[in-house]
Amino acid sequence: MLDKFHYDQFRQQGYVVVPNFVTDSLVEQARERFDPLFRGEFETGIQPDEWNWQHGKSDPSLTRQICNGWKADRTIARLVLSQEVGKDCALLMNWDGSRINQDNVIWKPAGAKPLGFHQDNTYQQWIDPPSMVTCWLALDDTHPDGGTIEYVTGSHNWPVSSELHGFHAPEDYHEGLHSAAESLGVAEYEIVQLKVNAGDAVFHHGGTWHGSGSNRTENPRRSVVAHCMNSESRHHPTNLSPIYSRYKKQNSLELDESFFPVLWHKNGHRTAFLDRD
Ligand SMILES: O=C(O)CCC(=O)C(=O)O
Repeated sequence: MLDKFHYDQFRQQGYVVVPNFVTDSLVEQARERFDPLFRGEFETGIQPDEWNWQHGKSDPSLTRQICNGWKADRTIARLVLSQEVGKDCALLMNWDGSRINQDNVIWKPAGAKPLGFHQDNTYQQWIDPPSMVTCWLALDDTHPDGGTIEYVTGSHNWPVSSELHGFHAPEDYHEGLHSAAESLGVAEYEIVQLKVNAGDAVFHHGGTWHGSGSNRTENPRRSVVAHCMNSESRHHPTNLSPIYSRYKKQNSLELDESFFPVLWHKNGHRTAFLDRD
């Protein structure tokens, strides 16, 4: 359960670590799902929305990513669609409720390359308001030389950049950050490389600059990420996402709960199918 310390840290830093958020047994179960998922063995029979690395086809030096693994795998769904994730996301943002925007399953094996620095809200122009909050769940202990997640403290107060820089394996993974800081005239900023344990959660604001470097250790760095939005969010009428606007109904801006379920609402609502066996 979050307390004043967590709210204060989130407000000041743009991120906050919540230790022991996931049980050891669920961490272990989730780790076991990575291999089948990236081999294209989907437990539910449904493909994820994005599948950026495929076993036997993709460059082994890249960090592997799947988006909306919850549609393909029940263990990933258990992690990212939990009531606790939704409630904490909503409370940290002072929203009445939250719903899933998308999840990420991220596998950075030994030697794998970086993910470029960005603000999540840059990618959210297809929803209104274009804003989200993230619960990043560590499935391995992380280290500064192991490609851990890095944050720029306080950068959630910077304006949201509209520039898109490379996300997968950019030459310089800090490039987007440096370019944004320069154009804003921010000369000094602190990049924090988080050291957390498997089972810990890190919540970050959609405006917080973050990314991760190469994994220079012998061990994998795996994480599962729940990106949540305000439960009252709508599709944007004209800005389209080639992937996620496919779920927009004709003549309506409503976000369909079948694809963007409500995880928690202060009025007690939670999308019904989430708790069916
Ligand atoms: O896990 C990482 O290295 C990056 C994750 C990320 O970009 C995110 O959670 O928004």
